[in-house]
Amino acid sequence: MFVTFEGIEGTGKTTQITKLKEYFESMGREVFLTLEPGGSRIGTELRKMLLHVDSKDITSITELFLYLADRAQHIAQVIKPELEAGKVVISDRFADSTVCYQGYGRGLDPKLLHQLNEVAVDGCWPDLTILLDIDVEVGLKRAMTRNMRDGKTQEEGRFEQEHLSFHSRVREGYLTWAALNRDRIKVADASGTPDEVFANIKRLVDTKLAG
Ligand code: Z5A
Repeated sequence: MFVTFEGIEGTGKTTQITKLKEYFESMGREVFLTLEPGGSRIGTELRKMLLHVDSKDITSITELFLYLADRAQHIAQVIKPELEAGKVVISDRFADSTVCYQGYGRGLDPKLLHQLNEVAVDGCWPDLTILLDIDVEVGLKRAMTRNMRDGKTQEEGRFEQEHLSFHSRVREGYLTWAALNRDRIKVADASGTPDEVFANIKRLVDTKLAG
């Protein structure tokens, strides 16, 4: 099973992925956690370029192709082999991030981005995508609190410097895209406590496993 998590910054993806891993393991399943950008060896280099504050002169098209390159490498060298080894693969962000950030956020055509994603994912679409949805200001505040607590440096802060309006377009884009892909993308309210949010996710996963 291939599961991806999506959402704006600070929705709690990392927190919930840890809980879902434990849930699958309690069922005796082996789980492989990964992320985008940066899930492969080459992707680690691309991540530095994509997220560093010094990359603020990157063009939207360059950014797009770097995310697609990261994904193509991630699929071929990491995700497909781990799925073929029988593991549950959970990725923190995947193809929908490109549609929502580079498409709805930056203004590139979401349909074209979906076609480019088709090339990058090479037939390997997630079985289930959980979209964690939260008010933009609440999400950004959570991310800022986490950064201060963990002493996160500015090295990965390029998206945090975007205006609130950018993050709002991304959030609305995610909800639109989820409505267009109802079979795969399930929306979970991320505003409750971590345990409350996970209870919703568990329901969505159980429904998928039963179906
Ligand atoms: N991007 C793109 O543009 N195009 C693409 O194709 C792809 C990505 C793949 C990657 O950032 C950036 O790349 C991303 C989109 C872009 N930028 N943005 N924005 P990243 O990987 O560095 O970061 P992120 O994916 O945005 O995640 P995040 O900020 O690390 O947040 P999170 O994983 O969703 O949340 P968290 O770390 O689990 O929680 C954040 C804090 O909130 C933390 O202190 C938690 O303890 C706390 N938290 C978590 N849950 C709760 C609840 N329920 N209540 C209260 N507090 C909570």
